[in-house]
Amino acid sequence: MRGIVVFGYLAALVSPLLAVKPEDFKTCSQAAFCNRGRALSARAAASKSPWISPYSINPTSLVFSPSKSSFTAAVKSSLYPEIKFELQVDILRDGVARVRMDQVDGLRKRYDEAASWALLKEPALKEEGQIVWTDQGKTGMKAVYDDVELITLIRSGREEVVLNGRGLLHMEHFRTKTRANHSQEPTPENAWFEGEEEHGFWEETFKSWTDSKPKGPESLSLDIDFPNHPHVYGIPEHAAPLSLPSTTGPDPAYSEPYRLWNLDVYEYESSSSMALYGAIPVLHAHSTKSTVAVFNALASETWVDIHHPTPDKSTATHWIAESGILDLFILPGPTPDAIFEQYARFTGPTALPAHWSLGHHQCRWNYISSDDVRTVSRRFDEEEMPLDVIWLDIEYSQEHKYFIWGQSFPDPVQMANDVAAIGRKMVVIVDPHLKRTSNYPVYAEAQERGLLVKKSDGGEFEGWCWSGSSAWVDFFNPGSWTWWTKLFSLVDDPSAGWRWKDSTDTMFIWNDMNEPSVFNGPEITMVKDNTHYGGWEHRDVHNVNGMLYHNATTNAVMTRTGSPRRPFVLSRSFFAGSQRIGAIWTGDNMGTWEHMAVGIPMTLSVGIAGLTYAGSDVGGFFGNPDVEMLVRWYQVGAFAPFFRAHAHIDTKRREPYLYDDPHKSIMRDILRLRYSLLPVWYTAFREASVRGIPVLRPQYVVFPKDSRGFALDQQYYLGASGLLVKPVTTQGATETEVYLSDDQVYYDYFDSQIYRGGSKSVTVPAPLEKVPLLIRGGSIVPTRARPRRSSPLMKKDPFTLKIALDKTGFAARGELYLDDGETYAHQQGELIWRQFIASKAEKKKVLAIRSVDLVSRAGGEGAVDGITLSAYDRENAFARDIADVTVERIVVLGLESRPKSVKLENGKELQWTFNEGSSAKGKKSGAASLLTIKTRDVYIVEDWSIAVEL
Ligand code: NBV
Repeated sequence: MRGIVVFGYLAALVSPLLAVKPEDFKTCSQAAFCNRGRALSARAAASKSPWISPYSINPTSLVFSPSKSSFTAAVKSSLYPEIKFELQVDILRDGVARVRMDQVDGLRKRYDEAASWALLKEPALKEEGQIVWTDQGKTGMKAVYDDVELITLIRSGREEVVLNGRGLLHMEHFRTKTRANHSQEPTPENAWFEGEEEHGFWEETFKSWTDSKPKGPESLSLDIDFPNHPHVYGIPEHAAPLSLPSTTGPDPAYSEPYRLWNLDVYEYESSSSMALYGAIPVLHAHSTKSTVAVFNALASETWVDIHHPTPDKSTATHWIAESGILDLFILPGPTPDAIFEQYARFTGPTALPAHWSLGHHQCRWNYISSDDVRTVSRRFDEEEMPLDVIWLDIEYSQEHKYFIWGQSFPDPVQMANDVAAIGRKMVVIVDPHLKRTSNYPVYAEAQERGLLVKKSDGGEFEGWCWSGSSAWVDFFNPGSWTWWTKLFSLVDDPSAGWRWKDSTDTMFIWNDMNEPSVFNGPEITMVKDNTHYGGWEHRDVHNVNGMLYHNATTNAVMTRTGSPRRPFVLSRSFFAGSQRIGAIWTGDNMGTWEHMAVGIPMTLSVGIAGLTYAGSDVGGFFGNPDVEMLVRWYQVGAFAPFFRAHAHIDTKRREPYLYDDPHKSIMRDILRLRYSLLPVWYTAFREASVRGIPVLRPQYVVFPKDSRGFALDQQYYLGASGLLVKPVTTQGATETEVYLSDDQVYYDYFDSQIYRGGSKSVTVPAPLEKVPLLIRGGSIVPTRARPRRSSPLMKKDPFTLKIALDKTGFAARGELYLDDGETYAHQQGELIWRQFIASKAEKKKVLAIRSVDLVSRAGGEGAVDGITLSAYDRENAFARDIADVTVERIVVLGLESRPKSVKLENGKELQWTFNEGSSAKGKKSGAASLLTIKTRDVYIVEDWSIAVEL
């Protein structure tokens, strides 16, 4: 962990002028409630006698639901005996436990809607159950509730999740300002720390800002411990390793708790527990025996301390939030995949993205005119570099009045159509701050309809942003949603107000600054005592704010066309549930090696927290990367779900065509590699969109029982394809170590070199032109090798199947999912989902290679939610449309000997070549043998079989 701290220090040395100003952002001790929460845990830890939670349950108050899958109970605190709390525990589907606690008959209501924004719908109770329950009879999981002090989930006698085991539960009750609403005033004996009453209860200042706290204190603290799980992952967004290092205890890596409070932290540190742009309060705990997770549905500022009481065995966490009820979901697992599925069933899986959006995106702050855009598009063509999307940042707009084109963009529709002529799209930024001027129709309409965020006194909130004096739409107000949708409509209707007529349906949207970023606000965001729809303060809802903006824009984009098409909206801010909406990126990183490296765990971390469609700015937003760094960054980007190059307005232009060879050719090859693997990306996204399994799979997810992989976060697997990548993120590297968990053969993707695994690392050459990429034996990877200018032009291109035989030398499997890539026709069964199988045919020494229809195999389930076999027709319109698309080549790696013949099932001989090399079987390394079959009459939509006789 020390290395991480050193990294941050070095980064500061490299670019002394570019660094976050930590003093602009609060530490825990500068947030009164966090200070109180940490003081409570310090006092508990320092207590000579065992610390006893003052909260207890009244056993006679227990009321079970008739189904026995839920109970409520009265809770009180010995510190404030007449304050009443109620605890409710519900058992939901999959054995997920929901634990809620709220104050009863308080002076005010605590915010209780955070979960509802994240959840697909209000979850139903498990039809039958008991709080003490057994899962499958085998795993023997039960919740013990003998006291509210302790809710322990036990599996096979092993404690999995313990709530309030250290007695840190504390829900600050509402009180009046003049007189505390309890009989017992805190004294040094019963208060958790000295001067409790004075400590920022009613007002708090940070730098020049004062937060009036009309509701007084209402923070919530809870310890959630995992006595048998040494690793925890999640609670994005932080620039930190995937396996989260300690923030307390002996020798912590970070001295501050992980903070969840969506903020615009430009030039953020490359290793820190500081808050960033998004927040997903989901934490996974992992051990060789099980994975469990918690989703702590809080939308207010939250700090999480982590430590490992017994290193390599346990993890203790302490959550301190400013406001809101306790609304905690405990996901029982017991595997990483089970957690992903459970979480996706409650909050929804990833939306299946438009296929083109998985291509290469080129952005810059700013392409300065419509001719500049045309030139960029043309230059990519001239250099034969594939590109799907060109982006426009804020300078396209007139005085930062988004939607309104500036002078240098006199012909936006023509510009978009020119770009679209070769299948490319555009993405245009629409930020949430509205310039406060009556000649800006978007602002004028929002104001007239009463849709703007208000100050605590009810007046319109005014803040400073790119557009100068600005106002913000309150997206918590349902009235804003239809109005916002209408702004994007392409159909003119003057009676219905302003519309973005001079745009096109090939223009998609980018939502930046939606934390929200307010230049003159505390910590560059909105003041906490602003009010939103329903009377809630901004402090209660802040972390959901950005997601609602993203959601409104996405709904708008989806309905721009007559029949809905899959939207694409990139957001900087996010919350639990954002995966249903669209992609995010990791914000304003810097052009340093450390930032390049940390972008990988950041992307993995949001991915395991449900939001798999993510990536970092290729090249680094700030600074001018040298060409080596840029090349390596393209290699990282090509293996991120969202692949966009972007740069700050003050940087030099760095489009890949501007460089000389060999670097230009290397970047061209990387782009082409991304495009050749688009079938793999899309197939992985299908699985994410149905089951919630992330597209990028960290080592512990694929090998959950191999503890040597639990902290690895620079190598990962791409879906279920068997591709294992470890992008190089250090300067001057010529090789890298890749950890191979299983006793399996792995092949270098490019030169077929064989590596043999089994709890060991192997050294893989990594000269600049090469991203270390291996195929795990037993995999079949569908690729499309023809270079094209954009992904839509690949629609009819043939496939090449790469078959990596497993160590038996006779087995491999792979999948391919395809649909039209842009509409929702797949939900009506217009798709193909194939499985490729290589296996030993009954006849000895024959490798049979087959393609089968996976929808029928899976009984119709699993291709898309809701598709049943009866609703699926193999000859559906999409399949007919690509009926002539062939598998033109099959490459088999690791055959043990030269084949005698290669034939189609009708007996027709196929052409093939064979390069001698090592066999998958045995112990030899060196390049694998390579059989290349040139196929004829083999179609991607059909069942077929090829026999390779050895
Ligand atoms: O809109 C300008 C930039 C944008 O390019 C970047 O990607 C965002 O993260 N934006 C932030 C505002 C300015 C940051 C210095």
